[in-house]
Amino acid sequence: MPEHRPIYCSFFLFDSITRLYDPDESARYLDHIRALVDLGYSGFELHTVRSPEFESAFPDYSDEVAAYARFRQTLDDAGFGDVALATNTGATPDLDPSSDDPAVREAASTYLASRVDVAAALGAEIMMGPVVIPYGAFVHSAPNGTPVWSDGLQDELSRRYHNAAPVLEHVGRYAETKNVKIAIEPITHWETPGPNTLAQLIDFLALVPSTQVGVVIDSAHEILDGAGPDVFAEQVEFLAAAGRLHYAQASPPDRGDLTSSWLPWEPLFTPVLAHYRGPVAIEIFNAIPDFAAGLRLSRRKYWIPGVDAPADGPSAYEAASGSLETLRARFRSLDQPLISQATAEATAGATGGLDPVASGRN
Ligand code: XLS
Ligand code: ZN
Repeated sequence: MPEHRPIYCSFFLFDSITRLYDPDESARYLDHIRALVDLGYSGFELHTVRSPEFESAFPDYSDEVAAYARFRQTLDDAGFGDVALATNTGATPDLDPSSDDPAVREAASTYLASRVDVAAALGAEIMMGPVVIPYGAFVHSAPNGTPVWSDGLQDELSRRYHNAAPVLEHVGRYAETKNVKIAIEPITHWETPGPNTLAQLIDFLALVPSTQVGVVIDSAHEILDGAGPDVFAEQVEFLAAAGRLHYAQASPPDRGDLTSSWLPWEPLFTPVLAHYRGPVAIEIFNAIPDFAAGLRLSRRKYWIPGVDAPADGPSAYEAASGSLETLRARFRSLDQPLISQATAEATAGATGGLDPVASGRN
């Protein structure tokens, strides 16, 4: 039933990173979680990259993993033991699995394994994001720094995907032992050099045998860079059959709320809902300073209760509430045909099979 599909909220509505080194911020995260659970959210996505503050607060990965475990414990103690968490993380230029330098690949492998540990410490079963090519690391040719695009870029990326594949395979095998799935996100060419499309990611995954490594489909990037409805439906079916459709995000191209936006729900989510039963996250990028310039956010900030003075426009909680209502309503109408089909199949099963093909009596 559609109402039972867990819907998560990305913490990008509040912050660009998870500031566990700051007790006041951590306490505020709990307030946000309390408010959004009341609205009907059943989980949250936390960003788990390391900022410079992390380097001094938690110099070793193990310190950081312990801090995330304490945060999970705080949630459990506050009565949110049932609240699910997922993590959003990424490679960086120094920790780049696609690097030509074996030492950088090795460091990336250790880093990504530590992100798996972070996810496990949070009780998260999904670790998603741009973990193959560092987010926003556009390619420039040496020695004069001319930007590399189109065929030159794809040739460069092809070599780098081959560099990255054994790293992702290794981290995927490790993630299996921690019950964490790795969901790689195709991200629009406006934000990052690649993979931008499901087709590119499917080609990369052919180099990675572990199906623990798969895909997150974010509607925003699919609208901007995807191959269109017919190919998309086939790609979703292919990925699901391969056991690699690990996660989905609902986000409009302007990365704002779902209520006042264009989002072609039917062609995007009909195939996803048909083949994927897991949680869907609503990803809203609030116009906080860390995002405003990078994502060229001209819209006003959703003011954050407990942080900002109330303003005229919607608060972050109102944006979250309206988006959840919109998504539920859209999913209900898209799920209708699926439910009728499921009911018909159940009825057929109960009466000994009304469909001659399905019952083998043809
Ligand atoms: C965007 C992504 C996210 C960040 C990069 O849609 O979900 O991974 O933009 O960390
Ligand atoms: Zn996303």
